[in-house]
Amino acid sequence: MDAVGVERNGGGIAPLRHDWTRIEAQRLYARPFAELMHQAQCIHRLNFDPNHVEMASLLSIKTGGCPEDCSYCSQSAHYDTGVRATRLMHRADVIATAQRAKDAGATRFCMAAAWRSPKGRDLDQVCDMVSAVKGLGMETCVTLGMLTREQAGRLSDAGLDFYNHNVDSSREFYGNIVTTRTLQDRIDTLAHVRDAGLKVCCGGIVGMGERVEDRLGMLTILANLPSHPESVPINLWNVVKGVPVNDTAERPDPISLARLVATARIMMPKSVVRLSAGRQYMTDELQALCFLAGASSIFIGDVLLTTKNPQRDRDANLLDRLGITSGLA
Ligand code: SAM
Ligand code: DTB
Ligand code: SF4
Repeated sequence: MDAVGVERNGGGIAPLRHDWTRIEAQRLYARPFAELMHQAQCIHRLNFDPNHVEMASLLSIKTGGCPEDCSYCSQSAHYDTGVRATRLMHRADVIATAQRAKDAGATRFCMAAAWRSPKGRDLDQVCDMVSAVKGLGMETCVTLGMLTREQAGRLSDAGLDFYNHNVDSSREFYGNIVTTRTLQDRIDTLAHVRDAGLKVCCGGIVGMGERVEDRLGMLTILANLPSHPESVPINLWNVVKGVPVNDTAERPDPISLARLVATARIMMPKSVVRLSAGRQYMTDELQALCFLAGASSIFIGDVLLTTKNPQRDRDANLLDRLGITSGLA
């Protein structure tokens, strides 16, 4: 059972589960659509305001030149993607960007670096950035690659709220997309993050040519972590030219995406499911369906790290038509 204890569902009190099987996830996912959506909505409403969506903002504080070989990523040095490698941004520029994001309505600021893992001096600088962004009154999240226990502790001491580190896919599919770090490496980092008292943001990507079973395998890994991640980003692969994953990979059909979000909602009732990368390809109707299925967080801003995100006006218009409160300015 999670530290948060129990969750109420329609039938009373049920413990948060960490013993999901893939078959159970498949059964849920395959329920008649109306039943699946109803179940997800009931659980969502017990745990969240159904008319609110959280706004997060993303900044690439160190772009490109990454030694890892993640085959979906524009920032890997293994592939020729046209992304220019940069140095770590200056603190003042990061703070100014965070302030603009706050003014635009973001409540969480996520800083990402294209590293295998942070080096000592780099981590000092990121800790400084975290403290400064916290000082603006925003929630902070960083994603810097693999961490030791000691590094997680330093980030926690700097006042960090969330650490993002994704499992990316199922156990079976994982080896097709990354060879330079194992899934177990990632799970070890998540344990260090948790032990340091940080909140965990952990999800993955769909649309890289994996099967539905892989997507459900990914949810099963997440739901069976010792504690459910507080945030679960579901990324739809944003096409990048020059990487091994290519755009002949079939994009999940819209109904299957809504099913996946609903299944995540049911398996991890208290986790905030974020519709992350790939919203640029989604119609307004599909995003609305995903919000009904239990997604309640998005990234705002015209770019994510190196790829596109919907324009602010489009997001504002959609949320307005849905009567969703967000603070989007
Ligand atoms: N380098 C750090 C790491 O991998 O741990 C942090 C940054 S990395 C860009 C964060 C996550 O973004 C990846 O784990 C992956 O799930 C997601 N991601 C990367 N490229 C993507 C793409 N083209 N489309 C969708 N999601 C992507
Ligand atoms: C996550 O799961 N999605 C965000 C955040 N964590 C760091 C990153 C999405 C990256 C999309 C590809 C890009 O813009 O380069
Ligand atoms: Fe590097 Fe992260 Fe991209 Fe992998 S996903 S290549 S670790 S930036």
